[in-house]
Amino acid sequence: MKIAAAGEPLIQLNSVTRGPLRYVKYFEKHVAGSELNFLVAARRNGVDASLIARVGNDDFGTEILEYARGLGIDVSAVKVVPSYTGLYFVQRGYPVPGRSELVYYRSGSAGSSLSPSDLSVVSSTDLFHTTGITAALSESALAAVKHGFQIAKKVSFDTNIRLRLWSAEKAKSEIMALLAQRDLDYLITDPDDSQILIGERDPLAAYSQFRKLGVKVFVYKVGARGAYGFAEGEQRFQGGYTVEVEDPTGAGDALAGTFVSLHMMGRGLDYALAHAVAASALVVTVRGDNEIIPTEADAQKTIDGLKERWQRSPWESALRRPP
Ligand code: KDG
Repeated sequence: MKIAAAGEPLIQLNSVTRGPLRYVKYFEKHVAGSELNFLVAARRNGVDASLIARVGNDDFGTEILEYARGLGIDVSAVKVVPSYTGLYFVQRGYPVPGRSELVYYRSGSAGSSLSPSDLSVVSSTDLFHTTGITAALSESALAAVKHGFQIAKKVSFDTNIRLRLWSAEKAKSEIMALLAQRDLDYLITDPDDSQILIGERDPLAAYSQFRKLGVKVFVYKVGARGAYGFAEGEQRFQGGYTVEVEDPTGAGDALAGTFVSLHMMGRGLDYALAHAVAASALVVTVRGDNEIIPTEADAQKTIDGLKERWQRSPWESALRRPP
């Protein structure tokens, strides 16, 4: 089984100390980017992964290629172009403790010049994954997303609305247009994005609306509280865990990549959701988005070790209502 994901891999400069960026003296460098994180989760779960992207002809571009290759990700579809590789800073724990803010330096970057012509590998893979981040990067990147939707056998889409990249109105109109383009095999979202897209935060009500738009499997992330999974005739909630939060950046990608990979491999909704939530619980405990995304066996150890720390969700009782 092979998954291809299109997006912009980025260099992450993560604050070693918490607080406003202007007071941070040291930054720790990581390789990240939502779709790359997703593919790391795929690899850790034994799925072949191919990255579709553009990086700059600079040292950071080389670093990304070497990093992805080292993790067993196929980078033959990554183009090196005469531009710079995008980067971003992570401001941790300020102004909201336990949360992070991302500050991008990526406008006009190599990654944002992604185009439909980069996607030829998609036809030889089982599933194409991308996110609202890629759709927001540029007109050509948005066209690439649409092209991927057209040619892929199966599609997974994480709404990942980043309001530093586009407005809520623009995000809504473009993402709803993508949802109208074809039935999605997997849609991953959360209450904030769902509110922007359909004006709904309740998981069941959101599922029922997205299902009408052709979504087959729906994953609804509720942060530290866990995640919901819905598929035809099935609905599950997996509580999150109380862990020490260092940086939540990337947790959603670990969750999505783990879930989709395991579900594609035929594991049940319960199993895939449990492993996905465990992966995201691990990721928030460190700086860096993808280094500690667990293998299937390690996620099982996380689940066994954290059993006592499930959180409750305010919407858990909603699952008793029919969808
Ligand atoms: O989900 C984590 C991503 O937000 C992070 O890796 C950076 O890809 C990124 C983005 O565009 O925000």
